[in-house]
Amino acid sequence: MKLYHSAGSCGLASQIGLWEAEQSFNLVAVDFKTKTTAEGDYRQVTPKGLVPALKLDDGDVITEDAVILQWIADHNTDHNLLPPFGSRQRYEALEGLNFVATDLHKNFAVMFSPVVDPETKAKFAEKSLIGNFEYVDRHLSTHDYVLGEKFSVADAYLYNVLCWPERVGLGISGYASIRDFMARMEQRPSVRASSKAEGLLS
Ligand SMILES: N[C@@H](CCC(=O)N[C@@H](CS)C(=O)NCC(=O)O)C(=O)O
Repeated sequence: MKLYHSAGSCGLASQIGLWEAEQSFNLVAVDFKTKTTAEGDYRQVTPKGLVPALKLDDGDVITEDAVILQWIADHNTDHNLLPPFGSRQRYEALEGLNFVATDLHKNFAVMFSPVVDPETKAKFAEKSLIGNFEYVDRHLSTHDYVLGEKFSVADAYLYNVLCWPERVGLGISGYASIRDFMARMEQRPSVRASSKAEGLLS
């Protein structure tokens, strides 16, 4: 199995998921500018040209962070990375994954964009991301993880995007529950191993 990624990007969540599932995999780095890897043209792996992509041993390729995480959880059910199909908690986890994908992740994309000017980014952050952080901080003040007491792959994705605020000039150290969540996650061997592999931790 191969995980196509780029250090510090949204592939970190999938990598954490693979470590949590104790799956063996190889990391393949993608150059965003040239859309190439050491293997060649990345668009041959996924025409979208975006990371992450998970290539299975049979050559099938799965894309979209929130979907890769569900695939990992559903193919490693002994690791309890998502609640069972059809349970109310399953939909809470899917709400969490979807919220991170469509509200947090894509709002950050605006902040990273080279075509948006700094003033617009500041206004956008105020109107969108700050409210997202407040909501997440409030949720985490009564929940250790997205689902409450138990880790799920939604936490891997949430952790991944909450590594980004400082990179776009937003301080989140004032959000005590987010801070505690990040510290809690950084105790997990999966997060430590993934961050180390991406050069984010020594
Ligand atoms: N909808 C995709 C979005 C993936 C995405 O935006 N990936 C970014 C990195 S976080 C990327 O590959 N950017 C490279 C580029 O824009 O050239 C997902 O959720 O996985």
